[in-house]
Amino acid sequence: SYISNIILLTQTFIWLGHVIALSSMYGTLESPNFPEPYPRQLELVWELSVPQGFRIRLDFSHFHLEPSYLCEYDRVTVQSDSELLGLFCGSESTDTESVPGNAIIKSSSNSLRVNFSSDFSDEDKYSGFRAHYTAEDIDECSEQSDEELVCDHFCHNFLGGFYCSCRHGYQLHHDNRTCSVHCSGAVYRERSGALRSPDFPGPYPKSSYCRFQIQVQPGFKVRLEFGPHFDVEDHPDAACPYDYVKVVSGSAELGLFCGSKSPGLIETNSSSVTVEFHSDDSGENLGWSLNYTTSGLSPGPTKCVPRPQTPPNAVLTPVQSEYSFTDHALFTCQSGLRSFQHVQITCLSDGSWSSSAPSCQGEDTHTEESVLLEVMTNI
Ligand SMILES: [Ca+2]
Ligand SMILES: [Ca+2]
Ligand SMILES: [Ca+2]
Repeated sequence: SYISNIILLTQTFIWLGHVIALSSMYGTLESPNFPEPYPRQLELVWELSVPQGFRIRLDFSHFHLEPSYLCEYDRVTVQSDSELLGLFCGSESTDTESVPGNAIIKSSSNSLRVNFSSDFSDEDKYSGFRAHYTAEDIDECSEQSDEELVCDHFCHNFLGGFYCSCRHGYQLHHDNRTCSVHCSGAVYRERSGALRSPDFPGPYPKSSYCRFQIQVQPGFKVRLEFGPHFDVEDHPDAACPYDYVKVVSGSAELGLFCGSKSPGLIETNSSSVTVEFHSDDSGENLGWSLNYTTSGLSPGPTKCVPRPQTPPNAVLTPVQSEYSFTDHALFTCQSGLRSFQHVQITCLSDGSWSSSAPSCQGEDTHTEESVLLEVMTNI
């Protein structure tokens, strides 16, 4: 009749496309009029959301809908993001349809969408459903995927989140996930030495940048020799996009190195060499080591000729057959019976000495004893 059509239209208007948003940590969902039969021709949506760091756990304590093939007539669907987690109808599971039973449905994100629809007929015998949801903490530490580690070293789960920490000697990087080391600032001034990636021969730290400077005296040149064990993350098609070792001599870049082949020997022709090492936030590679040595640029470092003459009452150290640029000569003068005076001179780049050898003569008359004796005699 006309009147009943009006009522039907009104009911349809009320329920069609109605959305209920729930954002508390737990709650209950019921079909309209529960436990009385649900209305016909309705389309009702529950949008459940909980804070980030939580998921939604949903279970049904009662379920009784009109059965139909593939739930064509009346149905409940559960979706998380775009994934369909459940399609339910009837009052018992069959080969083609299912009821929720005791199943616990978990959302993949912090939101879940439950959709209930009924068709135009046959509602009177069915009491509908009641479901319950609760927010559940995501244990990010134990649920991490193998592809990407949540934390580089240690992971700590808490309600609604997690945090990472690092082993002693490492710092948590700005990404709050990887553990890096500070390895810049060292200046190597000795004429030979060794450099290596942090933790070598173990895997080097992630998200790190090391800058090693070798600065020997002008007049020498540095020669680098990388050890045979070289393992720096590379890429088959691009030049060291992830991790790299970079050797810079003065203003010339001598190479960007990665992969598993050692760069071997590198002659720099410079007294100042910088070795940079960069690692990205992933991978387990073992790193590198190198020894450096220096040799004089031809014709070699300037020599200071003649050798310094040792004055009387003095001892010279070290005694060498020749002295070259930057070498030191130390004179120890005996200036009293128990007191000594030290004078150090340096061989300069032009072959001269920074000052002349000291004179240690004539001072042995001013011993403490003789001064004391003079004072006593005057009394
Ligand atoms: Ca129906
Ligand atoms: Ca958590
Ligand atoms: Ca890497």
